[in-house]
Amino acid sequence: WYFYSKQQDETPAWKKVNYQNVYKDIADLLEDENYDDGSYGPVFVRLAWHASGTYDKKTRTGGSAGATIRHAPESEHGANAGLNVARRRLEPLKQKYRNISYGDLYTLAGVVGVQELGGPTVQWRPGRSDKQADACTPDGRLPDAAQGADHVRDIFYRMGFDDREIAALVGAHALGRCHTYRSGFDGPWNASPTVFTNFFYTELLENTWVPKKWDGPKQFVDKPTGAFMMLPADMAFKTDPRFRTYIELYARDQDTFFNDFSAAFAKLLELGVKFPEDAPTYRFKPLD
Ligand code: ZEM
Repeated sequence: WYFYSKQQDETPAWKKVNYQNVYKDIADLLEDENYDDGSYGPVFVRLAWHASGTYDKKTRTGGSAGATIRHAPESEHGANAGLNVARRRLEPLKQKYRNISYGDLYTLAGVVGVQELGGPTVQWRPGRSDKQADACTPDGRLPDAAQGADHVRDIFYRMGFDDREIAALVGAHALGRCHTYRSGFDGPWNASPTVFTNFFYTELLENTWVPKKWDGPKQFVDKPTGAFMMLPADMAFKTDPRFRTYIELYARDQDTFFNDFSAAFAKLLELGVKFPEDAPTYRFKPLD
């Protein structure tokens, strides 16, 4: 049996996956006219972010490496409400590509979401290995939308980001919307929630934002139409002078936003991950 076991395939699982094919298959899952604004892209981006944004640089815990977001209690944390929808949508690909880890699948889905909705290309590496429920992070590591700049800084500094990177990352709020049945908040940030743009910044600066009159949690709506929204935490980027510098920069310079977002998002998806030394870096071409 000794000689027999020596002949077993020793190729690590992550090397047996064709990630270009996975990219294509995730892209094929994006469109669905009956879901939200017609695309799963925004919720895939949010899944990748919440899978990664639990990282704590001091204790070196959390992050996307273990994909603990799929286990209770982390899956049940209030901040993760609704992300089961994204995980369920991706599950057939985990079955199809048995050797892909959930951590790689969820982060790659975030890359696909950004790129296929017209955003910048984002570098990505495979090789995360999944962990069990005992590695779940405690509740409270993701930002609370009801709070302001101090809280936002506490949360993102803990991950290892600076003000410029934080301001770039929050530009993802060009995508998607808030759902009352998930977060309690309501509405999209702009008129094209399935296109990756710098509109988070332009809308934030150009509109007059007033508190929404409703029974729900405090949020803001644009004054003329009431069609678009901002979270209290979003508003902090306009009122905080150091954040505001970058908001103004990204509002007037979409290329700089795309470059900064691409770098910060790639960094986010790699927080706390120990990649195999021979893991290649991919920069996937967006599909036509
Ligand atoms: Zn979000 N985000 N986020 N975010 N986010 C929501 C939706 C989306 C905050 C937040 O509380 C919320 C980042 C940062 C921060 C996306 C991406 C990224 C929602 C609405 C809330 C409440 C959820 C719902 O009801 O479905 C706060 C406080 C943040 C920090 C200040 C970062 C960083 C992101 C990625 C890089 C995306 C794409 C959505 C839209 C999801 C969807 O389903 O449409």
